[in-house]
Amino acid sequence: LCQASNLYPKDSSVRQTKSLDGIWNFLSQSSLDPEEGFRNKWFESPLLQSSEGERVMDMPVPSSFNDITTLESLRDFVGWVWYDREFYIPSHWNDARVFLHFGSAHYTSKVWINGHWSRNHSGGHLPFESDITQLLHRGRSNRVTVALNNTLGAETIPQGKWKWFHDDPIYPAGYFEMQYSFDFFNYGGIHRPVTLYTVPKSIHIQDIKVVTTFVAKDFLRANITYEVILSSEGSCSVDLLDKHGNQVACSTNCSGILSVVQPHLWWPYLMSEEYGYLYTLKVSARDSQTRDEYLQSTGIRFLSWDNTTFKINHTPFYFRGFGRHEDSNFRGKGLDLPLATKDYNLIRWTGANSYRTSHYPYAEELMDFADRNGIVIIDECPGVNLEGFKPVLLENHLRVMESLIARDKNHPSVVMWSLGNEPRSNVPEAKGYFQTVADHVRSLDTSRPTILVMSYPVEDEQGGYAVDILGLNRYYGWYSQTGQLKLIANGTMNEIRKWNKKFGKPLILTEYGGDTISGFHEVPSTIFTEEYQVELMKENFLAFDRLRDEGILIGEMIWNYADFMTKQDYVRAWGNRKGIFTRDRHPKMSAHVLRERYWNMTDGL
Ligand code: BDP
Repeated sequence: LCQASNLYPKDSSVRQTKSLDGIWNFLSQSSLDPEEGFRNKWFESPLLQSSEGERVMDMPVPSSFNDITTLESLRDFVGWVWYDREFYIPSHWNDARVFLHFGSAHYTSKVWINGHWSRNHSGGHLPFESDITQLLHRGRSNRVTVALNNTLGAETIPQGKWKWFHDDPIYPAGYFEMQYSFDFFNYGGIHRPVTLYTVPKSIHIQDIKVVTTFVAKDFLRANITYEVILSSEGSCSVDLLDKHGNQVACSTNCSGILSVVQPHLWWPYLMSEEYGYLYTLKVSARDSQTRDEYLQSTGIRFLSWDNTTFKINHTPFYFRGFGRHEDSNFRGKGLDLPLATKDYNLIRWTGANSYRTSHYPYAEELMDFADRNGIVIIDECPGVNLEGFKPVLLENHLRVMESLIARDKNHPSVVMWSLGNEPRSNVPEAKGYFQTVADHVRSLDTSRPTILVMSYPVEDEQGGYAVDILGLNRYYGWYSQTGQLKLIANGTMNEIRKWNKKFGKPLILTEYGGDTISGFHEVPSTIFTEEYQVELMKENFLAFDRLRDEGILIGEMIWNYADFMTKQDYVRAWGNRKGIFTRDRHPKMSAHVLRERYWNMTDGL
């Protein structure tokens, strides 16, 4: 049961897809008896027919399960939940190999088809799939069952801590509690689409890698290096097609270099009128029996960096953007295409050119949006607030970077790999740990730089040595010097100059901001009012402009694009309110102020 590919499931003239999204049956397991479903083999018959059948409820996929019902117990649920649904295989799929693909499910999954185990997966934000051809019924209904557990531990990425309570005067016997140090809510569920897709039985395309390896300084010529990986011996043909479907280069080798004359480069949003230009690499593979075909979209753009600058197509790039979350009402972290589309329209409205996938990889559908819209992505792994730096954690970190790069390597929008956010990296072990992660990333992809987003005082920070670009989160006027607007600019300038002196690398201020409740107003401003958020931003801007002139700041990203749900905490009033949009995407005063600044940076396009 091999991994078919790292390629997003897509139709082509050979391949077909079938969505399994919709309403699934759902059951949460009692935390008092976590083994019950496994012991009673709930995967062997439909959940509705299990002894727990009357507790089975409707659950939409994709979605988090937490906010769908009215049950506190389910909102705060930690442990095993079970999903199942029935499906049919079209009769014309009889000769095909069939794969079952999950965009993501948070966090640990076990999958069965018709009662037969198909695969396990650990990790909440990246895809997994299995070849289910042998397990399928033809001409009658099939059942897919998923057991899913959102518990985080010392070795998962991200980490959590949990405890069973027995003999405690306050907690009922068997009470299970999980804690985590990051603030965003640990939503659980099948968060991204579930898709069946076919490939030919005798040969299929397992992977395609496309890298722009050369762009002439005068932009008149470019090379892309590609590699096609096949499931078995066969031949390839590749055609590079422009936006109108015209062939601009071709080859009959499974790997090589395609040279493009007068290429349409992939430019970031508002850096050229042709921002977000995409070509299609049409890949065919065949053996004596059959043919496979996959259409890989690709952008031609070249990255370079040194100790002071980061360049896209030989042009210095300044990041103006946000930190974000996958988060919205009801669906939690479930992919929602109307919301995703609205978000891209709002991002473009602000004039932003970039964002960071804080603090985990986002849905591939969002990466495609970024490619098409010219939005530049700092692609972050789920390593948020990592601590301990034990060998097992390191192993898992290396594996998650591999899966992230395997998934996102072909996105022109992705320009940087983020090794994590705010690790507890003020300890000596952190230095070697992040060196190992960064070296591993470089061994997999030399075309993009690495970044680590840090938070310790510069004197204590050990993480900055390993990476090419520094990310720094600073909350002057909020977590430090609270309410003291006049200290923000100096604080920020002083600090970033120190970082530059210690590490001598380009720096992006990856977070700054303050909580702001939409509709709170006050003159003179106080924290939590819309006025305060705007004034805090303007003080930061004074510092950013100076630091940019000094050549040591290559980007600014406000925290956060939108308000988002957190775990319950007395420093959070119904979630984190640092958004410039509310959770339902209404602009605060700050959105207009940011928009004015970002549009003023766009050189008049
Ligand atoms: C930063 C974290 C971010 C939090 C933010 C905050 O990186 O995830 O949401 O603080 O407290 O330290 O708003």
